[in-house]
Amino acid sequence: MVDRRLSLLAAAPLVVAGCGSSGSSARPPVLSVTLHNDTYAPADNSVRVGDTVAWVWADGSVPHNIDGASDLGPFDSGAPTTSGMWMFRFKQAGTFQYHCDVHPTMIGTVTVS
Ligand SMILES: [Cu+2]
Repeated sequence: MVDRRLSLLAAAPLVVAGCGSSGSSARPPVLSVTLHNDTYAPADNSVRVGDTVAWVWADGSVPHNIDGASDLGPFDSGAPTTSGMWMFRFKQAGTFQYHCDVHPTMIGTVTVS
């Protein structure tokens, strides 16, 4: 009984993060990118080191995801989905391209300086 309660508590922060409701350590996103009509809009963005970008799904029943460069660590929203929001904080400078696993021509970049 106690073990089950502890595991539920441990899982709660992950659920909150997935919904975009950040904890005290995360800053609000500086911009949002909309996933719509098989595109990221806007596709090319520039932010500062430490900034957070939010991606917002708005393409009805068409699934998308954000699959980015592995050198950033987990710059990957996970399996394609049809709704929700995902945020990523860029901690290093560079130009980072990402794509949708379902739509190979769906490409975006974030330039961090
Ligand atoms: Cu897609």
